[in-house]
Amino acid sequence: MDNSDVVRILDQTADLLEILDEDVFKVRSYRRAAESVRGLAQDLSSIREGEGLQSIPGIGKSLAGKIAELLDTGRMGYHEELKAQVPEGLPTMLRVPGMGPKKVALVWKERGIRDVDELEAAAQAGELRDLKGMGAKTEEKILKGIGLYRQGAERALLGDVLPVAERIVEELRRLPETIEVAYAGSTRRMKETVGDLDVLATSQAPEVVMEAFRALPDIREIILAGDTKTSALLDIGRQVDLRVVLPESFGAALQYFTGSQAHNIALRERARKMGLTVNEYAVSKLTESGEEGERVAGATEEEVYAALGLPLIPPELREDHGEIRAAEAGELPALLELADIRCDLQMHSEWSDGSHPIAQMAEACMALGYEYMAISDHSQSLQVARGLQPGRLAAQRVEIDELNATLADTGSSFRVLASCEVDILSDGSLDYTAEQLAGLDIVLASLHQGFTDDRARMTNRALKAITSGRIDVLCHPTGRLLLAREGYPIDIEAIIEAAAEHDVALEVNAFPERLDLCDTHVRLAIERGVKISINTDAHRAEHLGFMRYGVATARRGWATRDDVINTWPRETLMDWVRSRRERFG
Ligand code: DGT
Ligand code: CA
Ligand code: CA
Ligand code: ZN
Repeated sequence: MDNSDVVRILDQTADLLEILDEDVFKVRSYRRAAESVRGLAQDLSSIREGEGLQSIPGIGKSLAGKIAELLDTGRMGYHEELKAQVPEGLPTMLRVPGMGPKKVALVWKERGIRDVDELEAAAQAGELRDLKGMGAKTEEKILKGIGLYRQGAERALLGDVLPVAERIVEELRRLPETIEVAYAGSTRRMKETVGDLDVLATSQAPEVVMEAFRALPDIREIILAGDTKTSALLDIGRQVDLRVVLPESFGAALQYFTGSQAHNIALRERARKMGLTVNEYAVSKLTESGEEGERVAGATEEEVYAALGLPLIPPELREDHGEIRAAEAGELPALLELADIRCDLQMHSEWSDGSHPIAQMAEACMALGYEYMAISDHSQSLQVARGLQPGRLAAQRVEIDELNATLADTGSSFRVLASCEVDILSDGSLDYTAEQLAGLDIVLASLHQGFTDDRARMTNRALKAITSGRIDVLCHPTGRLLLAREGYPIDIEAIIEAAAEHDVALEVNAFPERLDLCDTHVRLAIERGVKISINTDAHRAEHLGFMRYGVATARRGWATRDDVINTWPRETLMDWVRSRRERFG
């Protein structure tokens, strides 16, 4: 029973209370307690032994008693009591995006719906539209939410899996018994979400490697323990498969388990035409009777692709989206690299909803080796994010100018650009005047509010911003949140067309929940000559490290260095802003 288990039970208690229509203050006290425990740096048990549970804000005598009961027995009587009053599948329904306790209570009481499957059936049959506050649109949304819920139950964000993959590889590499270790699958292809993690190792002593793997801290439980393959459940809730192969097969196995399946199928087809056969052990000659004959490659991936007459294809491209044809013709793109990035142009400071001062964000950007950055806090209408009134925007400019002066004094060439993430209002106008925007070094714009299901309206708002000539970058263009919310309905092709015409860059927002534009939209944009801007949207200094997810998404969209404005020196970027404002402003 650690802190996160306690948070889960407290949250669930609040949900149950809400479903059961109990006192709102009671609901709120459980929510507040969950929030407090979530923010604790210390273990609950040690707080209990030290200052006592009641020292935690929002936890009084009665809640302290219930938490103590949880810590001692692993159960909370009150929570069990509430749970017994509702059908078993009801709490799970809350995990469907868009289904809050109120809606869950409503469909249960009015329609007798007890779980996600019944909810789906009822929505499909049109049985929910007559309920209070619902309609045909709500049913549609619920069905979409169920789709997302099912995906979420099966996949995780790349941003949650990759750090685990890297830790596991690092730990296994440290063993004297391993020769090569690598992660493969969708994680290596840097797909935005991952089903399960695939790890490969070579060793002469597989049993030692398997034993060490089973003891790794990221592993919750073992599902299957074999001699050459072990499957386990990770703490993050996804499965991981470790395969130990012979050194002479490492390249073939890495190629095979990196996939994608579609890429592998296309590759095998090509092999057959060349009189070869490929599997996870080797590339071999096909005998006349169609069997596996003499082995021609397998130790390295380069060797595997070379045997098929191809250069190594970067993992991000292996989706059977034309990469084999391009490789054959010697036309693979020279993909953008993380090291090409010179700046991050979207981040928030404590002036709006960020956590850190501008100077701290600058320090962190310098530590990443950037040459400059832009501070782009929210604009005045976005009050939930403490958007800046024009007066505060001007005051922030003074702080930025002073910081740049100090940097210049100390001989640093690093600079901070003054920017903003200006809201596109519901009529498509911008949240600052033309004059205020013209005073900024670069202007980013986003849709954050006034979402509707009206595709034409959403598209027109974005188009109006693009064609205003006053914005330089359109941020997170579809507004999607991976595994949680589909993007708003928007005509992305029309946006790309307008961006090309008005020389407005489209953002790949590198935040792991967003990755918006997505890979296929990046490719579409690039093909039309639209420039891409990759930014982390950092709200804390640590978020600046998300840049690699944005770069990977751009690579999956076949982006080269020239397609991405963040690879430009500062003068080039400033010249571009100036010239595009002259042409379109
Ligand atoms: P995921 O885990 O759903 O995010 O996606 P992947 O691509 O990691 O897929 P996974 O874990 O099922 O398998 C890893 C790789 O192994 C996959 O990308 C290609 C290869 N693979 C698996 N099953 C097959 C198969 O039936 N045929 C072929 N050609 N390759 C396969
Ligand atoms: Ca996988
Ligand atoms: Ca797998
Ligand atoms: Zn934003």
